[in-house]
Amino acid sequence: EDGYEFWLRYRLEADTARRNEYIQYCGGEVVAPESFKAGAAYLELKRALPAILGKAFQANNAKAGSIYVGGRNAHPAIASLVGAGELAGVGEEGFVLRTGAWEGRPATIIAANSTRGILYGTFALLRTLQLGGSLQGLHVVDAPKMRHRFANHWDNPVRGSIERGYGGKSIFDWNALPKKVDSRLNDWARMLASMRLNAVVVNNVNTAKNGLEGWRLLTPEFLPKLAALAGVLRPYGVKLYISVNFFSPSIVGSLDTADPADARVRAWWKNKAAEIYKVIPDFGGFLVKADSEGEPGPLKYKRTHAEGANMLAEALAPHGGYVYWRAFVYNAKGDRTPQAYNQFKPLDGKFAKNVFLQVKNGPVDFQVREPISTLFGAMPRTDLAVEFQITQEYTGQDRHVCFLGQMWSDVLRFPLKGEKNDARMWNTTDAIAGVMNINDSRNWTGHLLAQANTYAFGRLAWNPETSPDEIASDWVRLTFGRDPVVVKTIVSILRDSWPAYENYTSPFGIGMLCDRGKHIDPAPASRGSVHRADAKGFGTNRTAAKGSGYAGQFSEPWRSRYEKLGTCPEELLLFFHHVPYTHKLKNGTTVIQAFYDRHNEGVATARDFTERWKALNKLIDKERYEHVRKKLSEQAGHAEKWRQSINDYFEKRSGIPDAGGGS
Ligand code: BDP
Repeated sequence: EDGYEFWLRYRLEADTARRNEYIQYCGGEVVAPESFKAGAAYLELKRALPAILGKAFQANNAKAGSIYVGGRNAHPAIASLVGAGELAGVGEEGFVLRTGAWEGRPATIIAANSTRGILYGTFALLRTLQLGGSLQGLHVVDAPKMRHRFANHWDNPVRGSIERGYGGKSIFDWNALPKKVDSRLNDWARMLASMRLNAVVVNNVNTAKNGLEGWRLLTPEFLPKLAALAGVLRPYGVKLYISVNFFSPSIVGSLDTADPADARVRAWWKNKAAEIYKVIPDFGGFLVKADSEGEPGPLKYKRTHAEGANMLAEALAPHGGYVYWRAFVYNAKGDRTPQAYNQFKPLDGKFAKNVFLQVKNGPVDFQVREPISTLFGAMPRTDLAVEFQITQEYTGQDRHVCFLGQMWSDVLRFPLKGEKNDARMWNTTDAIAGVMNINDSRNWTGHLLAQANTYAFGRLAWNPETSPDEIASDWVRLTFGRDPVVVKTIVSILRDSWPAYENYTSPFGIGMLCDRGKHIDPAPASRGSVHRADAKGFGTNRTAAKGSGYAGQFSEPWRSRYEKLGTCPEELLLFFHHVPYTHKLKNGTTVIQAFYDRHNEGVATARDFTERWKALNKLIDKERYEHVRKKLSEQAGHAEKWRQSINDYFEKRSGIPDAGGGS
């Protein structure tokens, strides 16, 4: 057990009664159109069913029930058990998964309107079996809430390194492609499909910064390599996208400009798009980081972001491709939080139809806690994509367990117009992207428990209303088995891990107190512009009245709530306000004492994780037990380092000692 299989571990169902039930319902034939039998879903069934059903399972077992797969026309069993309206209702990617009786025998139906829907229905059936769920009366009708569901890899093609990658190098061996396609890539594609992701960007958004060479993916040398990757992804219903450099016409091509208003530049992109679609007919499109952190963009030519994006959109449109244009744009001089809104809000309605504006969940940069980006809800005439970071750049990397399911759920379910209104943040987007934490380490993520984040992202992308606790519990049962002590212990660690990390690093929304390079160690002294600590108080004033104005960009009720100290949620107090150290919180404690307390509490919880884990000795395999044990013990030590550094620093700045005196 080394974690390589992800949550796709197919093990014998230990409960004999349950196993017999499975054989009754789906131990027989797979009745499906020939095209299905050549596809990925069939392969997955062939891999999983014998493993879960065991020896008693025989294909074509005369007494066992069959699995019927396809649309309503594929087989009378499907037409009889699935209503036309029901199937139409699940759209292009959804599915109906149900059991019933056909010709006097139990039967399982996987019905959908597309190959992708069938694939998702198949993975849904397998998940039910892996979790030991009953097949009696099973009737799932499911469809995605978001149309475009992306994995964004930040891998650097030439160097094999990963921007903010931890635990290993890139899984893409561009030198070996297209001749040699590592079998690992097929498992990667399976994993993406099992999460029901339907699109992937394979390279870093930084394509030229500091000598990076991601821009090369547009050169003729790389097109066959991309085509090979698309070939791996295609059977799994995943579209290939790449990040491109806005100056490609002059870096890849030989023009002396990249001005979107120049006819030669437009022609260059059109030709390039045609060249790509010739070898990859179902190519997805481009992700672009422009005029941001050294990546070039249209502003150099005094053109807007919309003009830049639309030029690329025009080149891709005839082929059905999309542009994802990132809104992570800021000028390092002032407070960055209001800047994206100021730049992009005036462009609402100016983007071409096949452009999505890709917005990070918050205005800073994937912090452990931030308010949501004010662009959500503010761009009604623009398609938005929300970008989360699965790789834990600011949340412990591959050294700390920090399960982000709850944070993402809070963002997606954020009531934009207040709790009494049904509008949720996710209603404003039809696309979602997660910056991947996948690398070439044997367990894919470095820290095995970080796979829970990969998994949670997929579940929430499909349905943002899914409960994070349910996701955590499913992930644990799929990954470690169903022993109740195992499930309870690991779920409790996952659930407490985000609050713990927030406590010992950055409570009350104070923000980035980490070092400027790797973003893993505490470095409060170098972050004066973040915490704004002086002799009297700390926190950043982002009010409309007296601060940088971020609060003022929200619509009501949030604008007023964040603006006023008395109504600002305490978890974001220091994000929006500069307060005296002695400011009293609702429970009567001073904010500085509460700040120390939370660091102390965070460390205590991190230490407790190592204790909780001990209960699993012998309940799970040694290899994974030891791996996580070591990680948790390192985490406890590092949490202590954070506590000491931060509390010491603020004791000195404020002159107020920690009365709780953490140990
Ligand atoms: C920050 C990372 C940086 C990325 C940048 C981005 O520190 O490595 O390139 O965001 O999203 O989180 O473009």
